[in-house]
Amino acid sequence: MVATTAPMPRVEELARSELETIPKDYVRPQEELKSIRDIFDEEKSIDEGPQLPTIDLEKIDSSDEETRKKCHEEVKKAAMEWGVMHLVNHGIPEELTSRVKAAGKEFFELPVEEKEKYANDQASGNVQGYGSKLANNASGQLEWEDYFFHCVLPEDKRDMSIWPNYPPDYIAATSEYAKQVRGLATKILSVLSIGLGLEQDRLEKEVCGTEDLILQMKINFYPKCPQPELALGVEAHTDVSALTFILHNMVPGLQVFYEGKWVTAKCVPNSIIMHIGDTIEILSNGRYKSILHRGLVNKDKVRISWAVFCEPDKDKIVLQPLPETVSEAEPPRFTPRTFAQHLKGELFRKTDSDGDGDGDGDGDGVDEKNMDGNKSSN
Ligand SMILES: O=C(O)CCC(=O)C(=O)O
Ligand SMILES: [Fe+2]
Repeated sequence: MVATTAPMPRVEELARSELETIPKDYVRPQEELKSIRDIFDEEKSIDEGPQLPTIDLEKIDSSDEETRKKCHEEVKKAAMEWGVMHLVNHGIPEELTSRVKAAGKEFFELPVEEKEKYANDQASGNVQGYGSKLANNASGQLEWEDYFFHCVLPEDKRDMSIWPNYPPDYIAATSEYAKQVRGLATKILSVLSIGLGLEQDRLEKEVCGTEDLILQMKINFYPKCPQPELALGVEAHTDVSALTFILHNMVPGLQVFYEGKWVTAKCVPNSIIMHIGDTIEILSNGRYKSILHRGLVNKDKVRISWAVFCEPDKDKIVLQPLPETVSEAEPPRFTPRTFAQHLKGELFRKTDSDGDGDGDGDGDGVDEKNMDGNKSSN
């Protein structure tokens, strides 16, 4: 892939330049600053408030009906109440998740000049590769992160020319992990279908149509930040995907907007964080929630997360509440839109100023959704 000139220094370089104050483009608006506190202090007080549910998937396929149903109920409840959860005993071996994390970390340890060889070219619409946010959104706001973004499944939609050649295990580990996440997505979609009283393969069929689910990996690399109380690693957004699965390096940062407050996610060993995305929220007519979330940064530790967004094809699927979820008492809460239209963010916006953060689609938000799986205006 041809290297392009970076439009501005990578956040990693800013972090290394020993600035005492961050450039103003990274400073959040006054209103938002009120809710940004030290993430390690937040972590210490997690037990005092509501917490993201932790769901044990060990019994998800149990042959004992009662045991299986109990597990399914827990997934359903968490998806309806929170739209985000820690999954444990998810079936993906720790040996594999460790390889994925080691490979991503090693890639980001390369000098910036090496990573620039994989730079994306957002101006020409190519978002795959190494990148940082461009200040092309209405608020001109930047995020304190660099990322690596690429399609990992289905195989015929991958562009292997932008997959990192270094470290040597990157391709093998990431490909195998993608396959296993694909399998987990099928299981979760079937539990969510059953939870709506549908045939178990229904949601997957609705999301995929005649194609397959598209899986995109985004490695979020959040360098240490000299003024973490002024910045965000990733600004408040909902994921547009059907489901998102996230690994991280056990440094806290993720917050979700629950019942009017920002709630910090615990670091749960060997868990995968799963988000219900807008796609499932729309198909389920709002029964399953796509929660507003954001990423905080800190002064002391680099944070890395690996998000896999599972999405429908952009133009082939029309998203709208399934007829079975609509009744006189529960009219459709979303107008039909293709996934591509939804990405443009014209039809569905949420902010924490919605009050309850329930994302009623009233169009008063600030988020642009033009990068797969994430609202950001990259
Ligand atoms: O870093 C995280 O934990 C969250 C990242 C995120 O929300 C995203 O990439 O969509
Ligand atoms: Fe997200």
